[in-house]
Amino acid sequence: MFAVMAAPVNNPEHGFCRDCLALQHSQTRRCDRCGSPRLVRHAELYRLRIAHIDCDAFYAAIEKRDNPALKDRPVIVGGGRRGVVSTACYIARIQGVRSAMPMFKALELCPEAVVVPPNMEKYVGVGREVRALMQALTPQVEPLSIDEAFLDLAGTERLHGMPPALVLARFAQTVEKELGITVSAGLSYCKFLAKIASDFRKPRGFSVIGEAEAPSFLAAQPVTMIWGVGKALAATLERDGIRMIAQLQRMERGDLMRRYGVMGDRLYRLSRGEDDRPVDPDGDAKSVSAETTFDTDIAALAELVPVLRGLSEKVSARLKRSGIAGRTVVLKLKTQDFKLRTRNRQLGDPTRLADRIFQTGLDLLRREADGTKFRLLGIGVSDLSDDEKADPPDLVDVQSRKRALAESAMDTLRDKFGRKAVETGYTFGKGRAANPPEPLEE
Ligand code: TTP
Ligand code: MG
Ligand code: MG
Repeated sequence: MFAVMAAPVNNPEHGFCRDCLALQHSQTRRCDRCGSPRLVRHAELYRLRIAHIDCDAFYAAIEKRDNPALKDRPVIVGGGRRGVVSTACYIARIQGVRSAMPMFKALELCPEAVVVPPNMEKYVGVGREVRALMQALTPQVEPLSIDEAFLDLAGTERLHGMPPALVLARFAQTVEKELGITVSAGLSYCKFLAKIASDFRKPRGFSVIGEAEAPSFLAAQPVTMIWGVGKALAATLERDGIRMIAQLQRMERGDLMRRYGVMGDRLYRLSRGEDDRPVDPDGDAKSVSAETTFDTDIAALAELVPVLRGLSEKVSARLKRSGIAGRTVVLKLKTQDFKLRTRNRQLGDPTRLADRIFQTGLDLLRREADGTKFRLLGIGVSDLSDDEKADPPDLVDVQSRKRALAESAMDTLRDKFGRKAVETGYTFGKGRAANPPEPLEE
């Protein structure tokens, strides 16, 4: 058993070696045992348990693994219909190639690059393999995307015979050995900082951010590092003269909330390194939603509306089937440059009606449709409950009551004659061809 806390030789400041996992007995620059310079040291090393893991240049790494001739070449994965870079390997990144960049620009920067068309099926498969290795460490795995997840490694020390920091380092080795790609890991006391840490020394990185240094570390970072601060909010903050997290740290909670609403509270807490969101493995559905990625990006509200309508009906159908309702409507947009925007609105009572979901979503969408081009649109509800209290008949206005009644009538017809029998004015014959909506969470 690994008695980290007891023996003085296991001083976390001496750390361990990421190559041979040996604990270090001194502050030398190379591993006492194997001579590797890849040492991890940190005063809180054996206390931290929240990890974020993200694969390095994921699609490109898989292509290199499967074609050794590409190993030392600059590789860009992308092209196809959208003509943009999905990702580039780290050799191509030296020349400035980045995800979401138009392919012609990437090739101007790096003419010698090898362009590989994406093979999503393969990447999804490898993503699953990575996920399975994570789940072998702990059931507390919260996937964020195809190549990354949060892990809460609390309480796994007995199982693995070593503290989370070492479990994480060993995991990185296992992925390299078994899957032939590399990952970067971040270790901290909360999700916010674990995610920042994993991005810190890519590729093959391992970064630790402890509680003690969190405020001073954050002070020196730009506000854009805060989760939820996208281009729009960053511009607003900039107009208000706020660029660095240090400035947020000096502001009062009330002041921030007056200026920026709910987001103000988040700015207050995250700027101080306060984040108590638990790692949430996707067991039970916390929301029901549907989304779609467009073949070509769409900016016009008139083109987004029918898509929103169709997705709202899909969500509603699923709620009705499961006998549940949701009280918060969530609109999700992804801009052309892959920035995620989510907007929420809480309703007076839970709903399962397509029309209420749609109308609320439309209201939120109107504010966002400012000429920005979107590649993805999604709508859903959260705050789920059973549908007993959903959509009381005394809905505020007459119009919405009429629509609710009409919707019940349509549901009855659909039950009898199938979905296609009834189409609303919003979906009928309108809209742009889009990929079939993918359920976000079943
Ligand atoms: P990321 O984890 O953001 O990027 P990455 O793994 O390629 O590189 P790194 O993490 O080392 O910075 O995204 C994972 C995959 O998602 C990426 O390999 C390709 C895909 N992707 C796109 O298709 N378009 C994009 O704009 C982004 C950001 C990612
Ligand atoms: Mg990645
Ligand atoms: Mg990622």
